[in-house]
Amino acid sequence: MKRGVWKTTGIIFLAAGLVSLVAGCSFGPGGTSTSVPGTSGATGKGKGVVPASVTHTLVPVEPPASASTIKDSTSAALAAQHRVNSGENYAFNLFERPFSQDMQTYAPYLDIVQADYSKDDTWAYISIRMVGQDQKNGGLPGTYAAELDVNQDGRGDFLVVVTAPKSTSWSSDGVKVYADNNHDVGGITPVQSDPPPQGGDGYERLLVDSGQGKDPDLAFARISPSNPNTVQLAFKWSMTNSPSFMWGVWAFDPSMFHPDWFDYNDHFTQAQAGSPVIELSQYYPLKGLYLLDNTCRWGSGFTPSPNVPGSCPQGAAISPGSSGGSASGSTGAPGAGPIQSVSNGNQPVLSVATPTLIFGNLKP
Ligand SMILES: [Ca+2]
Ligand SMILES: [Ca+2]
Ligand SMILES: [Ca+2]
Ligand SMILES: [Ca+2]
Repeated sequence: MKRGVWKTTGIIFLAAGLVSLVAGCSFGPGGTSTSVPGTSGATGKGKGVVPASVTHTLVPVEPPASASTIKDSTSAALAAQHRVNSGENYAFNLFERPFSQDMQTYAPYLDIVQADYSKDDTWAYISIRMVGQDQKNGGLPGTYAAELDVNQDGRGDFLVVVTAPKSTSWSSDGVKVYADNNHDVGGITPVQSDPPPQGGDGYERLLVDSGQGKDPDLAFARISPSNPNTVQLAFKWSMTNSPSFMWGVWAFDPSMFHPDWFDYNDHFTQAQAGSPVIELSQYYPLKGLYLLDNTCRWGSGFTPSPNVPGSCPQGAAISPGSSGGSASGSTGAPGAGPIQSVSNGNQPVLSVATPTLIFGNLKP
């Protein structure tokens, strides 16, 4: 990929106003897990939150108030023009593509608005708020994922995924957790695009699938009881062996979800993937990679070093407490305290803001 090209996308990404940070940090009251009577066997019969054959010993409770928020660009405003102007930076594995391949059909159920993180003694909770539901059939029929970088090297280590969650009660139906045990996600240079073909196998290890696995209680998902546009994932944070990890989120059409494609910008060249940015006429419209969205990553309740590849821009970091910035949305009690919030931008285009700073932050 030519240098000039990523620069252009980068500037659009940035100019998009990337860096509106609103700040703070808060933890709500820690939740306690609910015990469900029954055996802990993966295939035992009995009652649990999941119908059929899985019995759960532990199920998540209500997520504490959001401890950190990632805001994402949204594409609704320009959907009628079949283009985006922010949130997309192919060279750095950032996508804003909630569109069909020809950019003619916009999918609000795949357009991430905001993600929130919180934890209690057992569970980490990640809420993913979408612009809207499937316009034809309602609901959230996509595949929604949280990607975790445990050692903060820019390579994802775990992927917690649900496809087409339906219930507002916690369920392990359709929930999978993948791991990259041989550490090849990201190819040669994590986050940055490497020339395909990709040599690695991405997330090659499936730890649990709909409650079938070593720990049937490892991960759950639901539709938020208070917001039908929000998917909530819960997983035992002990699986990361550390309460401190980087997290970011994804939304895919199920046909675009391939754990072996990570990182996606190593699987395709930009020419093969296409672009939603109309100004990049050599790549526009979308080609091999469409109907998906993702965000930059942030720390699990801490401010990461700006040197961590894939971390959200921090150039305009706002000191904790200076905002009031509501993490209005998906999880938890509003106004419970200052909230740590970062954004990769949803501002008008071309209001060029400190591009060099951003690139500095995005470069490993
Ligand atoms: Ca988005
Ligand atoms: Ca790479
Ligand atoms: Ca791998
Ligand atoms: Ca995005």
